[in-house]
Amino acid sequence: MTTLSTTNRTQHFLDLEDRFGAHNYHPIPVVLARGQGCYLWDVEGKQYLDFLSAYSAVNQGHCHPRIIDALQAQARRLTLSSRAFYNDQLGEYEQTICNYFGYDKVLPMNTGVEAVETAVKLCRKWAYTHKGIPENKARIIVFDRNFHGRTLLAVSLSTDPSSYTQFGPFLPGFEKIPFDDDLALERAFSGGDIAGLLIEPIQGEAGVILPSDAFIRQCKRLCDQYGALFMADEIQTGLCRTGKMLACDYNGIRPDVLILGKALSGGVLPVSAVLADDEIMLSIRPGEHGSTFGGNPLACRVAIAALEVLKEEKLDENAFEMGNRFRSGLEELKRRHGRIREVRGRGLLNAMEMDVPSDSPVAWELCLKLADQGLLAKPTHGNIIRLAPPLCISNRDIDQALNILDAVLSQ
Ligand code: IF1
Repeated sequence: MTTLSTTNRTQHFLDLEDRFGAHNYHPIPVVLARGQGCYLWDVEGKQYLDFLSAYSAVNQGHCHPRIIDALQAQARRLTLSSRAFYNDQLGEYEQTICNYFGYDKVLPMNTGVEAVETAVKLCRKWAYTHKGIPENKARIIVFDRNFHGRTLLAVSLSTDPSSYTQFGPFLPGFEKIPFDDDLALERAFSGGDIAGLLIEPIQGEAGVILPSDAFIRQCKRLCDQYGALFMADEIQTGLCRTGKMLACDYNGIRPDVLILGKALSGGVLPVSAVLADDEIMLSIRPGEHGSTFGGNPLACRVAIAALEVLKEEKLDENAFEMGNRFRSGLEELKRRHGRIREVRGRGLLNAMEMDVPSDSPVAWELCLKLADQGLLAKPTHGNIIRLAPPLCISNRDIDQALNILDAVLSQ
């Protein structure tokens, strides 16, 4: 299964996970023990450049000192109060994140998929209380090849058989249409009872698929025309990943409902959020939604620090510049090696599609060789390799990554 030379020490950890953990993942056989900035070290002490960033959760870099300081200081004072009481951190966090993104209110949750779930509940509630859609009739538009997480809601939205097969019955009330298809979009809206539309401004798991600017704008325009909510899942694309604070900033769109997760904690804790204005957010009332850990004081301090780091270190600008440098390097590799079908992405959310069938093991084998040479990346959909380093990466490390890719593609 592996072409990496695994020593006894590494093998020990692979065996432990294999023996006692559910087999719901197929990891690259590297056992990580430490991280700093855009570097990771395994249990052998071997150093790697991280080109996954824990699926964009560590945009600020691993173990960012400011975020870890915030974590440690708050962990000694109070970690969890539950929402049965007020705590002295939540209000300041709510104010900070609302001002940061320009919304009236925030609803704090933990994992990304919980925030998606929250947005969908909010959208339905708003549709019944404000839009007058008859109860249980609300429909929400979603797109083919979407990825919004792993719960039964997210799986009900999915068009990927490996996500939904044998997990049914599924949740009704969703209209699945092709990404980037104006006609299908018009048709879905004109069917009536559309409460909202849920979109990834760039589809991550599908292989970093960018819709046309015109299509995203049309989504927003039709939402406005039909009085439906434009809900952006920016869990992976947001927080500077694509070279702007939000991927929607490229289209000049302010989502009605903004969904954030992952890097909202800099990869320290599960911290997610849904942002919206009063008319929408206040349609959920006390007792109608929540979570034991959502809005906990530890998460609040960590998220404030994580947001400050993004701005103070201008990680949007760095992602933009390093992304351009990286993609032009990849285009150069494509010209010289001929095994790359396409290079695409925005900022530091990039993908390299190999010129092989999607069921070919080539991308997986390439990732094993890259790991051997000190670069960590993971394939998606067989022939696509996602390349997404922490946003603090420098020129030197971008060039180093390109050298490693060059060497491995030459083999
Ligand atoms: C896994 C991919 C990334 C997401 C969007 C919601 C969620 C995600 C747009 C749910 C999560 C993850 C989960 C991770 C793999 C991963 C992923 F490969 F599937 F596509 F990031 F690239 N919306 N994405 O991308 O957030 O509940 O996980 O916090 O192992 O399943 P979550």
